[in-house]
Amino acid sequence: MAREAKREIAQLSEWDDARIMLEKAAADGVETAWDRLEKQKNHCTFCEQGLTCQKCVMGPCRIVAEGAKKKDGVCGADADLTVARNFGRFIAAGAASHSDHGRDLLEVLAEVGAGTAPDYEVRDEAKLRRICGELGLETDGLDAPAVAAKLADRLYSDYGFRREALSFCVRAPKARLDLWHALGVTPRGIDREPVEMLHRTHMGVDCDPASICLHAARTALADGWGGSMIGTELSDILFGTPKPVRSTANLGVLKADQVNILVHGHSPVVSEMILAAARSPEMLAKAREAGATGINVAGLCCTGNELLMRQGVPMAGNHLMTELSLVTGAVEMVVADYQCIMPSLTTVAACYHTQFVSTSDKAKFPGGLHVPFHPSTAKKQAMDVVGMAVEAFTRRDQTRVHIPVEPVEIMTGFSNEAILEALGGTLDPLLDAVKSGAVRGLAGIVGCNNPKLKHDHVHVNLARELIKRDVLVVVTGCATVAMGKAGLLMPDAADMAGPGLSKVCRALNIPPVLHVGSCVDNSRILQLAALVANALGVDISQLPVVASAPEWYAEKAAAIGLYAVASGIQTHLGLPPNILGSTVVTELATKGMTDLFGACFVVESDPFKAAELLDAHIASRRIGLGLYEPEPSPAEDLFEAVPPASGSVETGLTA
Ligand code: MSK
Repeated sequence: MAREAKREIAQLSEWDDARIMLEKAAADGVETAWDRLEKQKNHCTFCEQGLTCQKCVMGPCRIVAEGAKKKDGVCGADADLTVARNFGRFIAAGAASHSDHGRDLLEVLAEVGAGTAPDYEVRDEAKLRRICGELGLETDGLDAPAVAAKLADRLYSDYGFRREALSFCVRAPKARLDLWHALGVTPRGIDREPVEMLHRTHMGVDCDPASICLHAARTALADGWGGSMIGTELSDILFGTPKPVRSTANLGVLKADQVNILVHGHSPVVSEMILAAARSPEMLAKAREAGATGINVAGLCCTGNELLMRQGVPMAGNHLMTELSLVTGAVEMVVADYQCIMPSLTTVAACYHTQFVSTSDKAKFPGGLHVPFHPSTAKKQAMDVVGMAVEAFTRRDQTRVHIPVEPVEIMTGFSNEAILEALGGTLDPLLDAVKSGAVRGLAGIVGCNNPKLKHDHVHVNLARELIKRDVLVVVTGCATVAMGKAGLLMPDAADMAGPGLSKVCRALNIPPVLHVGSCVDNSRILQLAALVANALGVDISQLPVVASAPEWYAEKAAAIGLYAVASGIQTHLGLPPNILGSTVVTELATKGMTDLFGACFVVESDPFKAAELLDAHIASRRIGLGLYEPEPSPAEDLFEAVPPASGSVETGLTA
């Protein structure tokens, strides 16, 4: 097979900051993900199609699906079974990652309840009590720590093996719950479903590809309505529920005259402490002594999203910008927790004066400094780490510093509670806008970057196309920085939206693309979809709601996509998972799941074609609900004024 052609730097990213840093990386002798992708080409076609099996030592086996050269594994597993087993384990790994992240928040909540984590507190007590009420937990007469302990105890049981359905399933529409029950996919235990997947896919257990795929859906649902939802809700309780706030994004957020600390990973448990330490008078004085004018904390990936949403901390970049941020030569320290942290970062850091610090005992990085964070001593550890960053500033070589662009402004902080507040306290204006066609539908654009695709190209063009069609976009994860750089996270991006959406955005002073959080915060989208479905008295699959992971790469992103589909949301992927070697699994993913869940996957790497496919799905759902498909400029006066809170739709999002 001919080798795939090497792309020029201009073809690698949508953005100047990335392209300029790619040039500098080449000059500085720094290898990046794009360089390594080139070295990996062409990829093994067996692996790409999911047709390799390494689950026992009778192999490894390479499977040929059919024809004269048909070849099964040594155990007899054919292409369909092999692909299903591989896909099932892929999903289990993604679900486990989100869910273990959620568990870390749960452990902090439990320690707050027990009084053993003095550096943490309940910052949103109203939400704590509201969620307890939602789950049927009595809290009268209990103080906040006692309520925290009670909620932690309840949610710990969701991780176990003794429940018939996870606690937050109460949020799903009844029709969806009935469907899950009928299909045997109601998520029971957050840890149980991935463990069962590992068992099922051991040699000689589940040999039915469709059965494995159904359990993959159950495993993903345990993530979306379990581990991820717990991660989101407990982060809000512990660190505050996000409200709209302005910030900035791109590599221009780094400051030439300050100590720059980048927080990277996913958990706010560490990054919130680093931020607090960086803002302390003691550390600011130390920075001034070292010759800096201050300490600048900026975010990468999803721990950045957590700080951005709640604290307005600027975002330096998304997944493919992590290496390039260090190439600026202006970063004193990367403080990492876990997930999506390229192992290469310690090597890139060593090319400059950058100190790489890992903080989780489950994520150690040879070549970096490991400082284990524990809830009982987090503040002291954060002060020590920030102190080291200040010392690193004295070693910075200013002649190697290049901060390539000016930052762009963004608006963030749209938790469901904040969206409801922007709507005047009730979902009614949103429902009316959907009914009239001013907002034709809702699209969640989520997920990562993948160097196989032009960086951020699919993200931003898909979003532009959807808002033009009056589809309100909500965004999470690494898609966020892409939207911000494209100017889509500011209210004046309403100029780029269709007439109906534009009018709604202007009336509410919101952007047409709303940032709702990190990877785990896709659970906010599930909750919002469920609220709208419940308010309309329909199932989620009947709504004009779609999802997309345009540039995904991670197991976690596949789990997100699958729980979206199993929740009834048609989901676009910019690249296929490694399933194309099986007709059964591919047909199930792209067609058959519609019969089961009312939604399936759509794969398309061209953002313009993807927008058409998602638009067609939205139109079909609008017609199915008997909703108006608008002429230009619908519902002229709908959003002249936001109505006062009436509480006419029960959302459960207010105390
Ligand atoms: S960090 S999973 S690259 S969104 Fe959540 Fe970004 Fe994807 Fe990681």
